[in-house]
Amino acid sequence: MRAWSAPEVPVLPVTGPPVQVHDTATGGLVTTAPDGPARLYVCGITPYDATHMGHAATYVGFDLLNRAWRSAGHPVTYVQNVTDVDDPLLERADKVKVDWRALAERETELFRHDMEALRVLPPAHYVGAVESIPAVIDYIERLRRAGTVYQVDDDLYFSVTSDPAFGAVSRLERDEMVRLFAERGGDPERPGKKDPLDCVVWLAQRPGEPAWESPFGPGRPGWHIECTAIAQGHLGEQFDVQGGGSDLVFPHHEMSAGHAHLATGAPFAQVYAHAGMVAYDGEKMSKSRGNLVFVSHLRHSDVDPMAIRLVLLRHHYRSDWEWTDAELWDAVDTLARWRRALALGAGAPALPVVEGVLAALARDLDAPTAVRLVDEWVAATLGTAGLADTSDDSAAATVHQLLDAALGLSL
Ligand code: 5CA
Ligand code: ZN
Repeated sequence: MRAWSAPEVPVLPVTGPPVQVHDTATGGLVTTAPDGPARLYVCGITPYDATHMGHAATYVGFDLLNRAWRSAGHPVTYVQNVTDVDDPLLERADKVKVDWRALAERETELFRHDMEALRVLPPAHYVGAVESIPAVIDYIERLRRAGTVYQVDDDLYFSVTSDPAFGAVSRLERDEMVRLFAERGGDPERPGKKDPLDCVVWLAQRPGEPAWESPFGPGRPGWHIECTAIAQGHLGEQFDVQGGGSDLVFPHHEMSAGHAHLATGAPFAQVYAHAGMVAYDGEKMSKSRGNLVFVSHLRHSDVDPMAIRLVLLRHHYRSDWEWTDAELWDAVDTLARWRRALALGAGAPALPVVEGVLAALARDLDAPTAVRLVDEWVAATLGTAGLADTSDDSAAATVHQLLDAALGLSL
């Protein structure tokens, strides 16, 4: 499907260092070493409601990775999916009496506008689950040939015990896996399964639900295999980073890695990177709980999207944090100060701040440190003492480019 439009990315006078990212599977930082274009897959939305700050934080977080790679001189191939058919979407469509396709289209379109406003670089391939059904069917055939799929009634399940590496992404205790599996769409108690953690790869048609023909009867894809098939279909069997929020570590990313090991015999992503959870009113912001702050509501209330982006940047992408309006108004004031400094033209030397910001971002996307360095440059530029000696005539132009290219802030 169509992605959203791409903002210009200025070319900086300095090349950034190699990019390090935290890997959930090893618990440490990994220096990414893309061979050719860097390949990034980030799990996309299930489009049954508007983009909230949790989604925005996750996509802005991975946008920093995309930008850090570009600053380091790597082109990036970015793929993102849209789960445009799945239980929560069908349930919501039923509840609000809207056709599920119309609901998915409407919310995906809103998401595109939100991403444009936040200056998130679009994926090269923005891919829906529905349009990927032939690829999913081929993938299930591969898993069947590998002997890792079995039937319960008319549904097909992936057998987790066929993968000796199962558990290597999340490194969780089995009890915790079972608990999370039940909480996040799994069915550990279904009779007839070989292992409670086995996940559906093909769900046979249910009354009143959409279905597509397949060699295994009419039905629709399971959630995890959707991402496995889309990622490998557009990035190749192996790629650099698999990303998403930390709520996807288990079962979603564990299952995708499991499918891929058994279909290809090779590792899936080099790094599994996860963004922290954004809370509101004391709990994880989630569509099912309804404690949401929508990007589009703020946009329609004339809030500067760059202030929203700055709030997100002030929290490290891996930390869990809580959205507050106070931080938004503080970001509005900060941007006003930054704009005043940029309007001066000359300012404190720009090169150290360019190097510092690129280094911070290359060290596990440390945007809070990058923002502090910009704050310091602004304070030095707005302060008068001692500037005359060291003033850099083109400082504002350079910092302007830096904010745009590395942090996605167009001021
Ligand atoms: N379609 C699936 C992924 S294939 C899905 O999880 N969709 S979603 O709409 O529920 O979430 C979209 C992305 O936002 C996912 O990467 C998810 O991990 C992330 N996300 C959801 N809620 C939050 C939150 N409160 N804070 C941070 N990220 C979140
Ligand atoms: Zn996914």
